Amino acid sequence: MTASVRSKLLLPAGALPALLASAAPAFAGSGGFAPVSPQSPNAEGISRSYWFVTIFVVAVFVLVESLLLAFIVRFRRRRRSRDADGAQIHGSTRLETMWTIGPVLILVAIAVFVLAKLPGIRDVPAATAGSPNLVVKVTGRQYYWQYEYPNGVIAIDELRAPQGTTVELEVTAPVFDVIHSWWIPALGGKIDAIPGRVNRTWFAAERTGVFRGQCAELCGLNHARMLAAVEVLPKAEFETWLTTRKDAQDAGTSPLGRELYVGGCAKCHGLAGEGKVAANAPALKGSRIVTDAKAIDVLLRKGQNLMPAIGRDWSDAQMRAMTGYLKERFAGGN
Ligand SMILES: [Cu+2]
Repeated sequence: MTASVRSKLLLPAGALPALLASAAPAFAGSGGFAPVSPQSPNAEGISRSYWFVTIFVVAVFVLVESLLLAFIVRFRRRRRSRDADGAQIHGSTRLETMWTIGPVLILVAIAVFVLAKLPGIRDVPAATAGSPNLVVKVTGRQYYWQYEYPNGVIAIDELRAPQGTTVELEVTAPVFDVIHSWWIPALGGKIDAIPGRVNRTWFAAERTGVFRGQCAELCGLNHARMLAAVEVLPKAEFETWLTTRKDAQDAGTSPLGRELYVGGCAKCHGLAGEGKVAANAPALKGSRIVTDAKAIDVLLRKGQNLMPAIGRDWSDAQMRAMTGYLKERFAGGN
């Protein structure tokens, strides 16, 4: 072996331990190769399909790479001269049949498995008299998620849902907005929020807790800040929350104003209204406009320069919540 060949072999040999060392963390849970642990039947179907396909992926990889290494060693040049041909072999019917039928069987197995799982992933389970589905309208907007419950309650970015109930999501975006994508990995696959069109997806959370996700379609400057979360509560607790929130919303005391601020305004103007978080947005702290509900209404509905018309289609309740919050929070520069 010449010195140059030896030094060329040294690099892959050195890289191997590093590769092996990184394999374990790469496989470990969230952020690795594995999907997050599923918490809803549809996410379970996706996860199982993933692992089923992975079995074949790993088997084929190991087979091909071991044969490659074996052939490199077994058929190396040895003392043959550089221009001497290797043995000319062709026409092994048995081998050719095997490598044709093998992949066909693998693809058929994957197709059958995935097609069998698909209805359980995609189709919203039918509601029964005893347990009706909860239908929530999910609207993707630059750069927040808006949820509307059947009783009119509006919430931003964080969706609350009852444990064990099928939650049917009608996912959309306003016609003047752009495409977003709803995705909470533990609760199912992603689904596009397309302007003017309603896509349906669902989940039925198996346990309580907070499950996080993020807009999965590049939607503009603040796409990375377009986070989403689903907080799953015990059923009774959820029902209480929904009615209490409805009463608060009607009375103008719900946290909707704060949620709109955090989800809508803060992503440019800052959580403390300090400004310049994105798009060179001005500070709101101490700004004169925060006390002028009428001017805010016009600004939010029409936009100005880089400021988008974030409240173009907001209901009066939303606008009141927003103007009220801005005034309370930022008037007087405190
Ligand atoms: Cu988005």
